[in-house]
Amino acid sequence: MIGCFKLRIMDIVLATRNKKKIEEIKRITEGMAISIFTLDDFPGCPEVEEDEDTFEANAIKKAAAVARYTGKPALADDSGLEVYALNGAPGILSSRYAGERAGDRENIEKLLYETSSIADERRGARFVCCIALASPDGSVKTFSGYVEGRIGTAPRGFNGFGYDPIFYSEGHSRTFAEMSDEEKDAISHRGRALRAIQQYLRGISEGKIDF
Ligand code: ITT
Repeated sequence: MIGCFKLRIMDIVLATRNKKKIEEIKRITEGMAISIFTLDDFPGCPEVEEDEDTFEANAIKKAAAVARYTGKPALADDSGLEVYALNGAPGILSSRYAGERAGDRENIEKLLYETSSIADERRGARFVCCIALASPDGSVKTFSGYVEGRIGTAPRGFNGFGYDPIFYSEGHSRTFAEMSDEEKDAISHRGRALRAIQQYLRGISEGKIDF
């Protein structure tokens, strides 16, 4: 049939152990021509140490290791919050800001403490998300997304995860944790990085780009 083509569905393993990230990635990629696997489908997959200096290098390291182990293309997300008045902290240490075993609540408490003397006009921050897509043969592509905003002085809202209860994106008076999933996805760093990847994946699934 003229003008009609069949989309090739591509298998992708999500190289993350963060259940909330998995939820968001599945939600945002719904409708794309991909079939998602998680590390639960590959229980023997070794832990990857995140010891690189940048979001991009950590994302590449995670995606490449999982693609190599599983023999399937792998997608890793390395993300975090950068507070300008703290020279970019917590940054790549976002998930363990208050210590290796710290949870979201402890990380938020530490950040609120560290920013307690910072005036409103200096509470600027951004979320960063770097996504790496690696193939089992070793090739890797990266895609980034950012959302600018500011840090609040007390947690508000119960949706999302991580620092969502204290992050106000620019022009909004509700935190990410007070927004619906759809509202957050439309403006979030992760939503932006995944929409950047969408075009690329479409090219692969239509056979126009080799991966
Ligand atoms: P994986 O490495 O297994 O993917 P992780 O939670 O360790 O899981 P990261 O090293 O990328 O992932 O750390 C991301 C941290 O940044 C996350 O734990 C949150 O504290 C924060 N973060 C990232 N995206 C966020 C979002 O959309 N909302 C709130 N906090 C976020």
